[in-house]
Amino acid sequence: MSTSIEHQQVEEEAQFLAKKVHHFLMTILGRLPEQAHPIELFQALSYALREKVIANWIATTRTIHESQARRVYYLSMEYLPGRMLLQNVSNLHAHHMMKRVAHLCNYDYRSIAELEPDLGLGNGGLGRLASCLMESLATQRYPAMGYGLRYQYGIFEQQLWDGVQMETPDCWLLHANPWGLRHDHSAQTIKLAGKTKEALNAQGEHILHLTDYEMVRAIAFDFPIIGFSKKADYNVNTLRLWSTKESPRNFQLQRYNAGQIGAAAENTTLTDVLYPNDDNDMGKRTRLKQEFLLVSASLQDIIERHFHIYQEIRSFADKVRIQINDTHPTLVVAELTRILMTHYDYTLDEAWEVTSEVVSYTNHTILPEALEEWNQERLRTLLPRQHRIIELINDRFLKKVPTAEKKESLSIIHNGQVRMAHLAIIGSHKVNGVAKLHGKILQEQTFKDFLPLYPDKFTYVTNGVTQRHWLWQSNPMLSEFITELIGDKWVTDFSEIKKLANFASDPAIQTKFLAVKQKNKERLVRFIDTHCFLHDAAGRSKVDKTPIALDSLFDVQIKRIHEYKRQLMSALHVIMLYFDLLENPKSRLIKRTVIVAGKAAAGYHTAKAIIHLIYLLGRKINHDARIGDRLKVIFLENYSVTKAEHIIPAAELSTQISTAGMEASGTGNMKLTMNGALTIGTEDGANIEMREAVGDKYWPFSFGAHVEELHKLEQENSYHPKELYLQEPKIKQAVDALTDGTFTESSAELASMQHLTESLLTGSGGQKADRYFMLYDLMAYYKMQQKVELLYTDSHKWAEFSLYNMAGMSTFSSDVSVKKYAEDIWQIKPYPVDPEILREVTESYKQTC
Ligand code: 26W
Repeated sequence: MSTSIEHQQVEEEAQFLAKKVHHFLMTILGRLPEQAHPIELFQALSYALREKVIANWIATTRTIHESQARRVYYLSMEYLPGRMLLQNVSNLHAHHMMKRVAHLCNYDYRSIAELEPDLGLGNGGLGRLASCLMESLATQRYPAMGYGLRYQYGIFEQQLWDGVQMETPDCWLLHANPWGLRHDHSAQTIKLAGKTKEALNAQGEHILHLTDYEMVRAIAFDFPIIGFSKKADYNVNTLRLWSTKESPRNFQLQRYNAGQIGAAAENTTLTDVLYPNDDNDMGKRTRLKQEFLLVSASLQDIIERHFHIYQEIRSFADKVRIQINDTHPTLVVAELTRILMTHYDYTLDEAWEVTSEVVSYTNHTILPEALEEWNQERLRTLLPRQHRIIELINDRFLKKVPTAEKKESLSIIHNGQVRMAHLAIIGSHKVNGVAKLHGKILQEQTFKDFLPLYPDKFTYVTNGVTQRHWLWQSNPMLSEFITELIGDKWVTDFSEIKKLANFASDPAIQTKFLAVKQKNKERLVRFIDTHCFLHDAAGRSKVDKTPIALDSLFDVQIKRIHEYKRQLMSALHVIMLYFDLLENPKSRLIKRTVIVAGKAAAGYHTAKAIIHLIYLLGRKINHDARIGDRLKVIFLENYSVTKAEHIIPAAELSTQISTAGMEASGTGNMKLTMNGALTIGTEDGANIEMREAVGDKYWPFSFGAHVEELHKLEQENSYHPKELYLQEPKIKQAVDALTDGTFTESSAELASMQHLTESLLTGSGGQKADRYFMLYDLMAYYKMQQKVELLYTDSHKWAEFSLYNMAGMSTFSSDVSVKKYAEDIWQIKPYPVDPEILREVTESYKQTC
C-alpha cells in the first residue's frame, strides 16, 4: 500500500474518531468540547476507541462460540495491566492516529493518555504475569477468557514519610474507567454460610441443600484484551472482573435496622480492597469470601455459557479448561464437583473425573508462609457445602495413600487446617512451576510426597513477558533501533530477536545502542524530576533534589520488598562502596546511581525497615560533598507498572539477587534484559535459564551460593552469620554502620536499624539469624560488582554484551509460555476471528453510525 493512501486512511479514521469524541463529550459527559476537563477528554477518547474495537470483540466471541472450540478460563485474584488506553492503542497500532485525533480536539495525546490511573489490581509478579499471559493469549488468538475481581481499591499507594512507608488507598475509580463494560445481565448470585439439609441426588449420592444463607450479587465488568495486529483482523478476548459494589441488593437492611451498620454492608464491600499481601497468607474471613466469590461467580458463568452453546453438560470435560493462578481460586475444585453432583446428578466419582481433568494449577512460590491454609471451622461456617465436598475428596484420596505417615503428610485437612495446595494438586490435571529450578524444587522438596502418586502431573512452564508491552510500547527508541536492524517481525515472533547477535560486535551499532540508552536515561531523570516525590515527616511532599550523573551506571532493583529478594544485601553493598569512597575517592572505577523501588506489605516490619534504610542511605550519601556524584541512592516511591515503564528502558544493571531457590521465576529480570541491561544475579529462578540462553560468556556477573550449598548449610545447621561478621572486616564495618550513627538521626531511626541488625546477627521474631544468607553471599556480591565496574569502563564492550543479552531473550516472551500451556496443559488451538463473521458484525455496527 502506498504511504499516501495509508496516510489518507489514517486521516479519515482520525476525523471519524474526533467526531466520536465530540459526540461522547456531549452525550455521555454533557460537555461541549471547549468546556471539557482533560480527564473527560481521556474518557471520551477511550469511549471512541472502545467503540472501534467492539466489532472485533463481538466477532471474536462469536467465532469461538460457533466453532465450538475448547477454551481456557484463567482464574486469578490479581491482574496488573497498568494503563488501558496506552496498551490498547499500542496493540491496535493506532498511536499516530490517536495523536491526530487528540490534535483535532486541540489536546496533546500523551498528556491526556497519562491521566489514566494504572489498573493496579495486583501485588506484583503474579498479577503482572496474569496480564502478560492475557495479552499473549489474545495476540496468539487463543480462545481464552480471564476472570478476576474488580477491586474498588487496588494495590495501595506508597508514600515515604521521612523514609517510613505509609499506605494510602489507590482510588483508581475516582473517575469512571471507560474500559470496563458493565454487564448487569451477566450478574451471578453467590450463596454463603447458612444451614445444610441432607438430600440424595438422582443417583443416590449424598448432597447438601442450603437454607438461611447469605446472598451476594456479583456484577460483571468486561475489559477488552486486544490482540496485537497491524491489520483490522485482530482478536479481542475478554477479561471479566466481578464487583459486589454496584449491586444494591447486597445491602442487608435487617442487620442495619438492628444497629449492625458495619455487618449490614459487609457484602457490598466484598470486592472493595485487594489484599495487599504478597507471599503471606493472612487467613482472613473477607479474603476467603473474595476467593469464593471469584470461584462461584466464574463457574456459574462458565457453565451457563457451556449450556448456551451445547445445551448439555456431558461435553464439559472436553470443552473447558480452567487454569488457577496459584492456590487462591482452589475452591473451584470443590465447587465444580459439588455443582456436578447437586445440579447434574453426577456421582462423586464422575464429578471428580471431570473436575480433575478440567482444572490445572500453577504454583508461584515455595515460601512456607505463602502456602495458603484455611481454618477448617471457618471454612465449614462460611462454606458448609464446599467443606463437605473437601472432606469427601480427602477421604477418597487418602484411601490411595499407603502408610499412616504419608497420609499425615499428604492429607488436605491437617490439624484443623485445610491445605489449599494439597487440594489444588489432588484436584488438578497438571501442576506447574514457573521456571525449571522452581519445577524441580516443587517435585523434589515442597510436594515430593505427591510425586509417586502422580508421576506425570508435575511440570513447569517458564514465565515470559510480553515484548509488545515491555519493548514495543514502553521503549519506542530501542524498538526502532531493533526494527531498523532486523525488521519488525520480533513484535509477534520473538525468536527473531536472535538476529541481533549478528550486529552485536559492530562498533557503529554499539554506538547507536549506547545513544538510545543514554536518551532513555535522560528521559528517566526528567521523569524523576517531574513525577517523583518524597514526603517529610508530616506527609508534605517535597522534591528530591538529588542530581543524577548521566554518565553513572544505572543500577536498578525494582520489585516487591522482601527479605528473600535481598534488597538489604544491596543496601549493605552501598554502604561498603560509601566507605571505600570515603577512604579513597578513586577507589571506584565508575560512578553509580542505585535506583530502588518497591512496596512492602503493610504489616511486614522488616521489609519496611529495609525501605527506611535505603532512604537513610540516600539522605546521607547523596548530600555528602566528599562523595560528589560518584554514588547516589534513589528510592522511587510508589512502584507501579507505569513507573516500571520509565525505569526499565533506562536501566543498565539489573539486580536479581534472591537467595538461591527462593525466587520462583522472576519476570522483571526478563524485562530488564530485553531492554539491554546486564544482570548481576544469583543462580535462581529464571536467571538460570536466562544465563543458559545468553551463554556464560555474555552473562559474566553470576555469583553466590547455589541452592544445594544452602540446603546443606540448612540441614547441617552450620551457618553462623555472626562468625562471618566477626571474621570479615568489611562486613562488620557495613553492618555496624547501620546502628553507629553514621546514617541515623533519631531514636526511631535507630530502632528501625537495630531491628535489621538483629535479623542479620541474632535472628528476630523467632527466626534464625540471616535466614536468607545475605552475609554469606555479600563478599561474593561485592567482588562481582568490581567486575561490573571494570566492564562498564569499556562502554563498547558493555554495549556488545547488552546486545548479546537481548538476542538471548527469544524464549522469555509470554507468547512462548502461552504456547506451552496451550499445547502441553490445555490442548487448545488458536482461532483467528472469522472474516465472514467480522464482516457481518462490522456491517451491523456501521448501521449505527
Ligand atoms: C496468600 C497471599 C499471597 C499472595 C500472592 C501469596 C502468594 C502470592 C504470590 C504467589 C506471590 C507472587 O507474586 N509470586 C511471584 O510470581 C511470579 C510470577 O510467577 C514469579 O515470577 C515470582 O518469582 C514469584 O515471587
